[in-house]
Amino acid sequence: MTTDPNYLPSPSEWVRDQVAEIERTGTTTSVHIQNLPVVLLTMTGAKSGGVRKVPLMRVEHDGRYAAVASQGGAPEHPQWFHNLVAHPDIELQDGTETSPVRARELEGEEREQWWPRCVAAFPPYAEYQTKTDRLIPVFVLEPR
Ligand code: F42
Repeated sequence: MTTDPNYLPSPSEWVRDQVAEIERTGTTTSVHIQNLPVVLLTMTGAKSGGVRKVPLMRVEHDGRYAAVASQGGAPEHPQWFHNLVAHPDIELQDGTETSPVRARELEGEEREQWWPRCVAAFPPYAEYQTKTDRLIPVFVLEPR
């Protein structure tokens, strides 16, 4: 909740505004990127220990979700990548539903299975991968 005294809003204005809109309306369906749906992850900062809220594209398959650390194809991982590694137990909001999940970074064959699902949900991920030397990290978010 934004009322949480430990909440640290994103320094990025458009992201902060999207999080505020989700919280004002109570649902992630109130915001979109390129007309496609998003989910909201609430996590603990690796260094600050504060509450971080990160909207991501909605990638769902058989009740599990993926978190794609694309950062628009930037050369560095987004900072939330480090938060998920340090504190994998997070909250996932999809629509009005919030649930506790555990994030696990995918490797090898499992990542290969998920990547086409990610691109199907948000086609620009494929272009982002061509812009960066890093292999874009993909986490699966599983119920806990
Ligand atoms: N980003 C993606 O990577 N993938 C997506 O699918 C995606 C979709 C999306 C949809 C809607 C939307 O509004 C935003 C979307 N974004 C997507 C952007 C995403 O929400 C993040 O803003 C973006 O990935 C950048 O993440 P970031 O964690 O690098 O954010 C920066 C701007 C930021 O907030 N930095 C903070 C700061 O104060 O500078 C620090 C954040 C942080 O978590 N710090 C940690 C801490 O302890 O608090 C330390 C982390 C460490 O280094 O250990």
